[in-house]
Amino acid sequence: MSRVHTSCAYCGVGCGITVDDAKTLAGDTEHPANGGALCVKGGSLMETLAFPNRLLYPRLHGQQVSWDTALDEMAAQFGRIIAETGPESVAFYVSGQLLTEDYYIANKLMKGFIGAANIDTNSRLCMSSAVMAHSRAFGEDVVPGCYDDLEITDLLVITGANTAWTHPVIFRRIQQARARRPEMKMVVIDPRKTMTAEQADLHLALRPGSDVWLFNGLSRYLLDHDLIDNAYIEEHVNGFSELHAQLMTPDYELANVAQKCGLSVSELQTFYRWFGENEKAVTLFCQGINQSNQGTDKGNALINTHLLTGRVGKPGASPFSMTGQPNAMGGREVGGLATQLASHMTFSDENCDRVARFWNAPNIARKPGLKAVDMFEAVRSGKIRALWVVATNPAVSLPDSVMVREALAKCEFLVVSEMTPKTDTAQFADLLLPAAGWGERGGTVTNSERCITRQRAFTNAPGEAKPDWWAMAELGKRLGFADAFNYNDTVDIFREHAALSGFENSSRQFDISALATLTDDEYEQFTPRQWPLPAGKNAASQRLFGDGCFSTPNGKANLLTVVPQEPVLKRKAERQEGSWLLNTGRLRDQWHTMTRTGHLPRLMETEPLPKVYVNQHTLQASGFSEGALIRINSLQGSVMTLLGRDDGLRDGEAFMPMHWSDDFSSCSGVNRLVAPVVDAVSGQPQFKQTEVMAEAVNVKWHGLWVGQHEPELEVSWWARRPLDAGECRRLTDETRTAEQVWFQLAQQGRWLRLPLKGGWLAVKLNQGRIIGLLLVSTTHQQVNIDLLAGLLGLPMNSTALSTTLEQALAGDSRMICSCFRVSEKQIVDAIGEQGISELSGLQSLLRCGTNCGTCVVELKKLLHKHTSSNEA
Ligand SMILES: Nc1nc2c(c(=O)[nH]1)N[C@H]1C(S)=C(S)[C@@H](COP(=O)(O)OP(=O)(O)OC[C@H]3O[C@@H](n4cnc5c(=O)[nH]c(N)nc54)[C@H](O)[C@@H]3O)O[C@H]1N2
Ligand SMILES: Nc1nc2c(c(=O)[nH]1)N[C@H]1C(S)=C(S)[C@@H](COP(=O)(O)OP(=O)(O)OC[C@H]3O[C@@H](n4cnc5c(=O)[nH]c(N)nc54)[C@H](O)[C@@H]3O)O[C@H]1N2
Ligand code: SF4
Ligand SMILES: [Mo]
Repeated sequence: MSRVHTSCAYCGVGCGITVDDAKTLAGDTEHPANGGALCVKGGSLMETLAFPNRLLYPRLHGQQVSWDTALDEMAAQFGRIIAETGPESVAFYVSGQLLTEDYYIANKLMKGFIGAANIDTNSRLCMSSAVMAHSRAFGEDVVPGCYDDLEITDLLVITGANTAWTHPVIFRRIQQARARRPEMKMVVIDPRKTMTAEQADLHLALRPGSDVWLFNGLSRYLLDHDLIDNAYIEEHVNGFSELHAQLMTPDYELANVAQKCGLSVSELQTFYRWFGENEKAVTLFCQGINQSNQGTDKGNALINTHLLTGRVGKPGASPFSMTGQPNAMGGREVGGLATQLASHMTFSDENCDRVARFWNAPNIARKPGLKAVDMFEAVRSGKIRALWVVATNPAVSLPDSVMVREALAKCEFLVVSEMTPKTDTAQFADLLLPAAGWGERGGTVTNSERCITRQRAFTNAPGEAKPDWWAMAELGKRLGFADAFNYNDTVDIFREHAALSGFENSSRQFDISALATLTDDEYEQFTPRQWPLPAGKNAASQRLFGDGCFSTPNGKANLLTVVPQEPVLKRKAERQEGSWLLNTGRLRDQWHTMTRTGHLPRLMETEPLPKVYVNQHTLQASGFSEGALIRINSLQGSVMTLLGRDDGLRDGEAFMPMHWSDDFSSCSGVNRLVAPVVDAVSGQPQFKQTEVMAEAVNVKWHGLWVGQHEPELEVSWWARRPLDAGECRRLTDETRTAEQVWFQLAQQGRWLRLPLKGGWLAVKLNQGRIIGLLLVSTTHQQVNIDLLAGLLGLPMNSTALSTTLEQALAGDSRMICSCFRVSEKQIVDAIGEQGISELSGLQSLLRCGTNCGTCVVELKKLLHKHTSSNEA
């Protein structure tokens, strides 16, 4: 048997994975992040490798070409445009899903050789506020804590993060620690009662955007109650008197803070008291903090509370920023953001000279480049004429996708490196380059706790797909910089990256120069290790800054006086009557724009359709019914989506997942609504707050398609999901009646129509076998899709058809456990028919909730609901 140790392609937890014989995947029991555990996304990585549409060859204007032709053309276009209008008229937009080696080459090529800093990354949308908050407070973008802190702390504060869904293996570690030490408390701060919040000892459903009030209020409370560490502040912290002066005003008295946050004085006081009492406190934060018009300030307001109490980089006591993507951290190390130069260095003359010397770079960039949102605006206005997009899908993930798509369409020469030609962004490409993906290419990634792990290939890339670093180096050579981009393999790049981190470095924590001398073999055998690892060191300390010495000029950390601001809501005039405040984020089983997870039936089952959620009260006030198709409008654009109910939301607030793209639904991508409002310091978009108005859609009929292929039917709205044997689609039309639709179908031939109550069923046949079923009715019906799909491929038999149809129309059941495919109906039946009344009973009977554990809360809810109603 051959075993390969690698790491997960998804979130910033950075779980280790083993793959045996290129077939069997398991959690790596030796990896410090997960010790063998995996969540449902990581656990299905092998299945996701079977992409339905893999990009296999370079395509220039839609035609297959050789790599040579593709790269020559690319160099010619980039070269021409640079010669005509300068280096600032070209740009790279890259991704936290690249490996460190890819990232390093992209950064070196743009900033050292092309000679501008117009390289930015989707980490701008993700981590840039945390980067800036760390830099402002500590003098460097460093996460001081580690995962063990989340287990040994006495108070874990989770703010702006739905960790149970987004970092499931870390959440599992937290829950196991709480089970071992029930005295450990968990506070969750989130306007939504998420799956994470459900499990907290205290949930603060604060008014969206009011975090600076909340944390400044905490700092004030610590001052009032003499809960600060005066000696630590004296020795290790700048800016105390300014902060003190700012906070000792009536604004930050408890009652006012509570009112600003929309919380009661008593719940706020409980949190503040706990924070004051517990020496060991960790504040974990993610996108509810970062994706804001003042994400950097929010980060600093929360770091202030840790500096005031001396709780930075100590066991169980630290602020802790979770990274989103698997290698967002590696990108930050390399300097892949337009606002950093390289290797944790900014654009000072000294740094620019140093990096130019190290790279032997003729054209070192001397000032920051454009941040993501500005970069796409520059593409739209024609200032940037050639753009290379690598491993990200900006047409879906950037705010204001209407504008972004316009920019992509206008771009004079757009290159997209992808694994699939089906992404919304790839549709606009002049040149498409096929990328080798997870399992097919090797390199390194760094997770949220600064742990570097090797990602290793265990299979060959299909067709002519190549690793991204190779294509980047080839472009570098063709632009005339052959010597600087002459690498045989990723190990050469890694050694250079490690050497740069230690080059003339006397002040930066990011130093891995001990790894600059790794042999090829040592790189191959590399086991997970945290940084820093300066020359001569073999192991890093788990935590940083615990001694109170920071990376600032005087070695002290900075407290920041940050002033609360309201979210910026783009609207015509005043707030419109009946508008909703729209929040966006993630679902448990989907990854971003669904290119890697949307084709797996198992991962689509829990949330098969695009939905916007509001609570019962808001639903009633809106006058729409649950499940209705509605249109949502903002100043930016509009989307169509189904309406769902989630009573964990506050009144007047809505939540919509970020995942849907035009590949999965005709018009449900939420970023068509989100305005390009950004944080003034970091440039990170405010994805979490948008004012929207909902509007009824007058559909003429409700359709459901289950077929081996797409239906050939033009409709005004559809959403699809994959099935093992084809696809399932919800569709509807605002203009044409059901009869007009039938007329169109009838003309195509080979359709059989059967009448049904309130509608009809059209059966599509091919050589006497059923290849598709279209159910059309005046009201939407719950249908068991699996039963209908079971008919596909069978010979037409009207008795079998009507029996199955009858059963299918008896209803559908929601999937609760994705790992073992256990539906709500199976669980309710087990409770009702087999008399199961405890979680352990469900777990041993159905196995649900025994793998990743993220559905346990739902299982408990169902037990509660159905056992208590039995007794009543
Ligand atoms: N399943 C899954 N997991 C993922 C990903 C994925 O696509 N799918 N993506 C990965 C990536 S790249 C990232 S960045 C992470 C993101 O991980 P998270 O940040 O945990 O996820 P989100 O759902 O974006 O948002 C977090 C929470 O912020 C809350 N929030 C909104 N506004 C506010 C506010 O004003 N204040 C506070 N305190 N909270 C607010 C939202 O209600 C939401 O519950 O997830 C990673 N993990
Ligand atoms: N409304 C709203 N929008 C958001 C967010 C939100 O919370 N709300 N969150 C934001 C955040 S935090 C993030 S991180 C972004 C994520 O947004 P994106 O980065 O746009 O999302 P992905 O779907 O992960 O795109 C990655 C693409 O890279 C391709 N790919 C995978 N592996 C490789 C490879 O090795 N090489 C190449 N060349 N391609 C590869 C995949 O097929 C996929 O199309 O979305 C942001 N947008
Ligand atoms: S928790 Fe994150 S890194 Fe671990 S298996 Fe799940 S998606 Fe992968
Ligand atoms: Mo992210």
